[in-house]
Amino acid sequence: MKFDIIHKDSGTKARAGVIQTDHGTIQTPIFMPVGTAGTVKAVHQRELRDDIKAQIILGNTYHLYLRPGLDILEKAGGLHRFNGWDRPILTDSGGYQVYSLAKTGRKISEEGVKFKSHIDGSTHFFTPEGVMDIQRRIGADIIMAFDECTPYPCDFSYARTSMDMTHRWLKRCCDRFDNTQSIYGYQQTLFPIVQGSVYKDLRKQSAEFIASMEREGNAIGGLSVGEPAEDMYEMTELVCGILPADKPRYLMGVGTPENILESIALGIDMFDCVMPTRNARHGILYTTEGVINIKNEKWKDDFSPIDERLGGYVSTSYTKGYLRHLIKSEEILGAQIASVHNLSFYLWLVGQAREQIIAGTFLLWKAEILRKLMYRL
Ligand code: PRF
Repeated sequence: MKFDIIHKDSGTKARAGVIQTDHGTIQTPIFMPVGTAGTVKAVHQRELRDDIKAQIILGNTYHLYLRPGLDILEKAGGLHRFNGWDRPILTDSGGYQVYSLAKTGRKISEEGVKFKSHIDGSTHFFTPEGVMDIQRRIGADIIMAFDECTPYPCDFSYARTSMDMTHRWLKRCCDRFDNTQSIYGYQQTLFPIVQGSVYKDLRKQSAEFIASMEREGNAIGGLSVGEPAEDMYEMTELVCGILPADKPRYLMGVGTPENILESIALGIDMFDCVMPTRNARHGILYTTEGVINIKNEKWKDDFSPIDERLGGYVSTSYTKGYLRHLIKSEEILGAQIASVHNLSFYLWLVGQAREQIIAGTFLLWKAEILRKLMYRL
């Protein structure tokens, strides 16, 4: 993997860059649609590529390991071959899903995490080494270290103990990763994850430790878990000041359009979040004019396109009134249209951010678009 910064914003810490992987390039800042189980819910790969203009998608170790399982994925030739997405993929390590999904009967120890499948209740054990081996077999271009994402709120002593363990796990991840090889012939790279909850001294320690590992990119975890937005920005700013400036920074699980723009201004390059797809299925739409709840009565006879300014087939061809009908009727096509639309908006947003950074107008543009996004139409 290679990362080049092509422009730095003068008014903020924002940067525009290019990541090169063996499955193609990624222009940063970038939003990565979440494809938990090897599919971005309700969206075809062709729509991801041609309409949404996604450059990289996410997969989840936890889900893919449980179903379809690694034997199937390896037999297929890796996740890219299995799902027909030939561009970059990033897999999260399970160091989050294990906590959010497999709550009952979960046991964390120095060795790893014992958990029960949310699908059939069967017992499994994830270790840092095991999770590296699993992500080798899934075959994503960027793979994540195995961490513990602390909940919010979290007392200082738990946050410190957990962070120290995440650091020891990181060493084990690096050892295993560096002593194994890609199965499918293209390069993979490992991103470590900063933890430390909302405590400045822990975040500082963690960022310094993660920076000292000198990997090709770095991630910030443990945020956007219920803490006030100001805390998230404060931690992000502090950590960005410590992580190396010449490597991509990935803020995990973030967030709203506003969170994304503010974090770009703090020096973040990569984002992922279920928000655009999950909200789409519930009729919450992001548009260049503001946020819409398409289930509201007022849209029933509005035959204007979902969002003319966004361009793109789905956003300009289907009307608000029709989409309202589909979502109200729980028709599958409603989820499809709304998901493609919201992801198109998110990719448009980060694409615009990039253009504005390059043009030197990022700060002005950010204020203007954020004013629009405050509207609940
Ligand atoms: N760790 C991992 N994945 C994550 C997170 C984390 O802390 C978060 C936190 N917002 C989202 N996804 N491994």
